[in-house]
Order: sequence, then C-alpha cells, then structure tokens
Amino acid sequence: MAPAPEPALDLRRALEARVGSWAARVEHHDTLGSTNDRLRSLAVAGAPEWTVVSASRQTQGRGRLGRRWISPPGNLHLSVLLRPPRGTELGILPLAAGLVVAEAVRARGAPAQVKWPNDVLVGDRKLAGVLAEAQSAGGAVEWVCLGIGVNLAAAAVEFGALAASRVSLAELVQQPPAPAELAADVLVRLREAVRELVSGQVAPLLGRWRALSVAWWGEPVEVEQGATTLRGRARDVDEDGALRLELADGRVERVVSGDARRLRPLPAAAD
Ligand code: BT5
Repeated sequence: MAPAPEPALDLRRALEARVGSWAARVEHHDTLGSTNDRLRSLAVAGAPEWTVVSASRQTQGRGRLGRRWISPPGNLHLSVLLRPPRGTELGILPLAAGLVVAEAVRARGAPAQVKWPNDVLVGDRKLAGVLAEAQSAGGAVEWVCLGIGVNLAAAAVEFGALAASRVSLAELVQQPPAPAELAADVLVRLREAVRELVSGQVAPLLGRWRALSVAWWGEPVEVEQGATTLRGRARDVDEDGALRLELADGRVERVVSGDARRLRPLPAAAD
C-alpha cells in the first residue's frame, strides 16, 4: 500500500496563485518509491487528467529503460496524468515536457537547452529528464503518466561517478526556487503546451523546441537503441517527434527513440 500523502498545500497554492484553480488532485509525499508508480496506480483507479504527484525524494526513481534516476531530497520529482484525446501527436509529449522545463529554468536565469529526446542540459551536464509512460487499450491511449525530474539542490555527493555529468539549479542561479514554485511553473506551462498539442498546433511548439535545442544540426551524432548504434548527421525533428538522421549513404532514417549524443567533430585536416 502506498504511504499516505502529506497535504500538498504549497504546490496547490502555487498552482492556484498562477491559474485560479486546479481541479484535479495534487499529492505531495516526503518519500516515495517513484512518483510515476504512485500516479500510475491513481490512473488505473480512474483519476482525472492533470492529477499530480510529487515527492521530496524517491527511493526507486526511474529513468527510461529501467535506468535509475537519482532522487535526493530537495530535488523536484513530479508526475502528472494526461488523458490525451485520440489523434494527439504523443511523440511530441516528452519534447514538450523538456521544453517547458527548459523555459521555466531559463526564466530563472539558467541557460538550459533541450536535447532529443528527453534531456534538459546546461552545457554537457544533465539538469532534468522526462519519462513518459502510457497505457493503451483497444488501440487507443488511455493515459500518459509524464514524470519530470529536475536537480534543484546541490547534492553532488549522492551522484558518485555521475557527479560530473549532472548539474543542479542551485549551482547555476543565485536563488533557486522552492520545489513547489518550480513545479507549479512547469505544470502551468505544460498545460498550455498540451492544449496546443491537442488542438493540433505542433509547429509553434516544435519551433520553440528547436530554438532551445543543442546546436547539433548538420553535425555527426550517434543514437544508441539497445544493441544497435546508428550514426549520421542530425538534420531535424519531425512533427511526430522523430529525429531525422542522415546516414553516410545519404538515406534519411527517422529515429523514434534512443540515446543520442554528439560525436566529437573530426580534427581539422593539417595543411
Ligand atoms: C530520464 O531517463 O532522464 C528520465 C528521468 C525521469 C525522472 C522522473 S522523477 C519523477 C518521475 N518518477 C520517476 O521514477 N521518474 C520520473 P534517461 O534518459 O534514461 O536518463 C537516465 C540516466 O540519467 C541515468 O542512467 C544516469 O546516467 C543519469 N541520471 C540519473 N539520475 C540523474 C540525475 N538526478 N541528474 C542527472 N542525471 C541523472
């Protein structure tokens, strides 16, 4: 059984200060295994869209493909339930979530960028990640549980070998926001982005995403998909969220998932 939630007054207040009212349930926990797991159980029980679960720390925080998300106290661990109508371009959701996180932290002075498909980076360091988990029935998506983790506190010690590849907002800005304030900001921006997406306005969202993307267009990149590695030049992102990768033979491969990284540019030829 999940532990009883604490009152989520701070987050609800921060939300309502921005948008007047937030109809769905908002839960905050001091400690959870994973906010996505808690929200999934609420989703299965019929919770309405925009139900929110947050936690100060997670003991079983997850990344994609069962990877671990290190979730020390003071970081933002947030999950929100969506029930997108049929026809919504779901491949854009992780991009949209990364985008609104990047916009929210940029508004606070951190020069964040997005990297396909789900990273929010500052330089080469990961500030935030997005995990979208969906449930389908009869060919239609019933719900999507969108999990967002943002490093807020400067707890580099918990990261061991990963310390050099992550960064927190506390290391980037003078006055990092309280988790509830950042969560509310992200949720309100996300609600607007999902409205656009559901009404079919993908192009403006993708335009904003491209503007904040790491500048790797035309550059050699590598995408790992399990045992397969694809190499090519990053060309663009399609309207369904797929990465367009131009292979060495000129063919363009549309990549829908994977871990992408920029390959170091070859040293200039000596003349
Ligand atoms: C992600 O996965 O980036 C998705 C992270 C989603 C976390 C949220 S927190 C709220 C909700 N509840 C959950 O249980 N999860 C979601 P991926 O692209 O697979 O990246 C995972 C990789 O990032 C790991 O293998 C590490 O290399 C690295 N990593 C782990 N924890 C990190 C952290 N706190 N900051 C930066 N990098 C981290």
